[in-house]
Amino acid sequence: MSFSNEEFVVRNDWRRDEVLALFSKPFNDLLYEAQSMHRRFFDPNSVQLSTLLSIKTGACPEDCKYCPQSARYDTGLKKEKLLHIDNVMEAAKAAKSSGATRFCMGAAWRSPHDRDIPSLIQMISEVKALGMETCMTLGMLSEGQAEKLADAGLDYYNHNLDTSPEYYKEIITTRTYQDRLETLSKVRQAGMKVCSGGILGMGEDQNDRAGLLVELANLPSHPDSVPINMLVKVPGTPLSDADDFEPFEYIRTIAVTRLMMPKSYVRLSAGREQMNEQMQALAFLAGANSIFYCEKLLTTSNPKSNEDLQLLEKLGIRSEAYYEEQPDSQRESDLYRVCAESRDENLYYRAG
Ligand code: SAM
Ligand code: DTB
Ligand code: SF4
Repeated sequence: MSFSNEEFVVRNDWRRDEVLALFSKPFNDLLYEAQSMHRRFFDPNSVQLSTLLSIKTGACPEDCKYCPQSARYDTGLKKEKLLHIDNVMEAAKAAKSSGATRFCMGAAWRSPHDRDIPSLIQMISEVKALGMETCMTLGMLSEGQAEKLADAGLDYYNHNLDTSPEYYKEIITTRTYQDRLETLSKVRQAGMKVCSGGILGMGEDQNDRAGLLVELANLPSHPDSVPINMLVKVPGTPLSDADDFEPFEYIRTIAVTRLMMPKSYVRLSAGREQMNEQMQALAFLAGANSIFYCEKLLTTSNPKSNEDLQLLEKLGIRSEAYYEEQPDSQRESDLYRVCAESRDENLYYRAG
């Protein structure tokens, strides 16, 4: 039976065995189904570009085994207090002129202090005034804090479930899975869009990856954005020696995410620098339609903007919001103008 897009009802009742069955499909069948689903709800040739900035770096009290910013591991990271608004705006303007449409600000906190909220509100309103979407990831939120951020106009809040409920305790002991679910619920209640995903390659098995996706897809509403990170192995962290993650399993996970959460943005996230162009192209074919763009993630590096723009150009993929903003007659020429400008070294956002 076929349904029109209006009639299509997303599912929030996924079982793990069904998800494992998706993972087990022949690769070509899985990619065909994921790409077909992707085309029902999205332009397959467009991608959303988000740029990250670490607004408060290192010295985090949590023990997330993957994270270079935990105070418990010696990663040689230089810690920094909450950035001044001028530094944030300089980075946001550079991201915008490179072609990013969303600016994501991350802080190495367990949760924000109430005393920091006025500075965060100023960052949200000034970045929005540039005409960019805003996203923050600040750790756990209280109800009052979620409301204040939402009232300031914060569009997205990122808070990842990271892995399955049962594998989670191997990775983090200082806060629970339930804590994370409660923060996601507060974010949704406050009216912000939810960005939540996980990390692959932390020693979990396929059953854990299926478990993560079941948790995300069975939330009362699907996250609007689902970042699928591949572990960046940072020396000094307990996961620095993790085995390399199998590239086809990464692509399969993207495809299964697309099938389970057909209307959500699926982001090809951290770890992209370790992926070749062909692997990234397969991830787009599997239904990824968002990337972190510009040369730094929070503390680690990301592919160079000109390389990303060249790859998108080779694949005929456009930046989504920019494309939609333009009148028909200008679309083609303006896209190439943005690419050309961004290839100018002076316009790159170079953090750190
Ligand atoms: N402290 C806040 C929190 O944990 O919610 C916000 C910042 S935290 C760095 C944001 C996310 O980055 C984590 O939830 C994790 O999924 C991801 N992340 C951190 N280190 C990573 C790494 N080495 N490789 C891949 N993803 C990583
Ligand atoms: C997400 O899922 N990945 C981003 C963003 N949300 C905040 C962070 C990736 C961090 C990679 C390690 C680093 O650069 O510190
Ligand atoms: Fe802290 Fe977030 Fe890193 Fe965990 S992931 S150690 S909470 S900065």
